[in-house]
Amino acid sequence: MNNATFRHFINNEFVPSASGRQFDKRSPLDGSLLGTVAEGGEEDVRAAVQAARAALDGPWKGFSLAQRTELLYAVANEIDRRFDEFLDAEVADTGKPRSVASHVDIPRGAANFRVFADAVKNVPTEFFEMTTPEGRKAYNYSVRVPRGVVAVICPWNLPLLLMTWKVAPALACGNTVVVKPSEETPGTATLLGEVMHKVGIPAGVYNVVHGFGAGSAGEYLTTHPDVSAITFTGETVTGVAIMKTAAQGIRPVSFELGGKNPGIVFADCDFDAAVAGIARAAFLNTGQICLGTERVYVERPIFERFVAALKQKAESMRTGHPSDKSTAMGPLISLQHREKVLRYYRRAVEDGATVVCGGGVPVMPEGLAGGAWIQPTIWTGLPESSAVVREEIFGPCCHVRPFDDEAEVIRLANDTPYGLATTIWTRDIARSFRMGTSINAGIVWINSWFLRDLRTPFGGSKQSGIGREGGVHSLEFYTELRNVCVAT
Ligand code: NAD
Ligand code: 6OD
Repeated sequence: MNNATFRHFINNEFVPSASGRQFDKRSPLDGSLLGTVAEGGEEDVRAAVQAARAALDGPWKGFSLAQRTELLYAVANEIDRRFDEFLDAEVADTGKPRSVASHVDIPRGAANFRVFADAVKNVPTEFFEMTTPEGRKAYNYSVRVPRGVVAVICPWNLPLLLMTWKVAPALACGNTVVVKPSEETPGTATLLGEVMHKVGIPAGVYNVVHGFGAGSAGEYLTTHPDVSAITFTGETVTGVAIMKTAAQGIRPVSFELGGKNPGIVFADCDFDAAVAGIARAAFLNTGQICLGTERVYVERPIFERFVAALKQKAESMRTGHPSDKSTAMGPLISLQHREKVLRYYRRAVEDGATVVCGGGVPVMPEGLAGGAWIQPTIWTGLPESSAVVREEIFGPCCHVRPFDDEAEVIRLANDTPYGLATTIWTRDIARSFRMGTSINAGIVWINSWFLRDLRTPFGGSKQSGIGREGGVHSLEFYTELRNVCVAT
């Protein structure tokens, strides 16, 4: 992947920016140059949307549902066949351990295409018979039609997984897409262009424009009048900006946004499973998972023991090169993001935290010293009002606090502007059911975390998002219902 050039993918061709502008992509491992990326401007976005619109009204329209789903299966098979190339690209862009990308990111890229190919085949149709005032029969039936050109705007933490989670249902439903990958992770979206071309997806159905957000490709895409719908995954504050632009033209949005997710551990839990589950939720992907846990509440009788065990887990996680089999944690995505996370590490100390472990930057071997490395960190003793407990950090860290009863922990867990996910650990079945409906979040995991059945609704409450995607729920966003009334 060294010195690769990432170009836009428009109309099944790799093209440079019309302006000739490009930017550098650097490795999070050591800051070395990975390649240059075409920087999309207004003209590139216009070309991509035009290609998508032409495909929508042209060749793609002629594909039957069966033909579309067959193609989606072919995309999945091709991702499987080129698994190692996708793995290399994802690992190069993000620095994440190969063991993580090969179990989480790349298999989900393929699975997303299969799941949505299946989901669209099983959509029931409404049918109502009525009588006209003159006594004739009339029949109403509803059809689902594609929205049109869908803008897909993606973050950098799980690039292929999150992009295909949107592209697959969009194409399954007969839309065309223009993808704006994160400026930090151009690799797998570009590679997917080759796959689309190879399996015979018509030109213009899948397009990629690289670039930045405000004042760049992202903004030009969300403001383009020929974009019919916008699906976005990223920070809540970016969601606010996009929602304003989507308002012009009354375009529907699907938003998967930030979180400050609570983890709740009751004294009756399977202790070892809970420690392992919370460690995974706090530190997997170097804490850069929107569903991750940065607030942990532990029932008082096991609090001290739990904190000690979690500390042991954090300290046993090796930070290192992605190819090293013993590596459990990679770097953060960039030095800029590390600076943001370190600001919270310093703030925790200012706000009176006890630093149980970590709190800074690890000493790395010489070749890796320039990377965005960071220590997994655990705090106790912070007030709930601290920014460290209230704001999304998106790093490998958590604050752990004791609680005394169910009512108290429900209040603490829900005291947040976010509502994405929760992980709860208990052996009490009745309590699991009670907690499942008491926590105000889109996803509640009991004795598990990030356990995904792709047919289930996924999304956030409050400021964590708008809408639900997954299985047939995705069809609500990627299609529009049209009622046809036939009078006899
Ligand atoms: P981000 O919001 O900074 O960027 C996401 C994408 O939006 C990028 O492609 C970026 O270039 C683009 N963008 C930025 N400003 C834009 C604008 N004004 N108009 C159009 N596009 C714009 O997010 P990030 O830093 O890439 O990702 C981390 C964030 O994503 C975290 O907050 C995390 O919680 C969230 N996230 C949420 C979910 C979820 O499912 N809820 C999943 C993954 C990540
Ligand atoms: O598993 C998924 O489908 C999904 N959207 C995960 C989001 C993870 C956030 O970082």
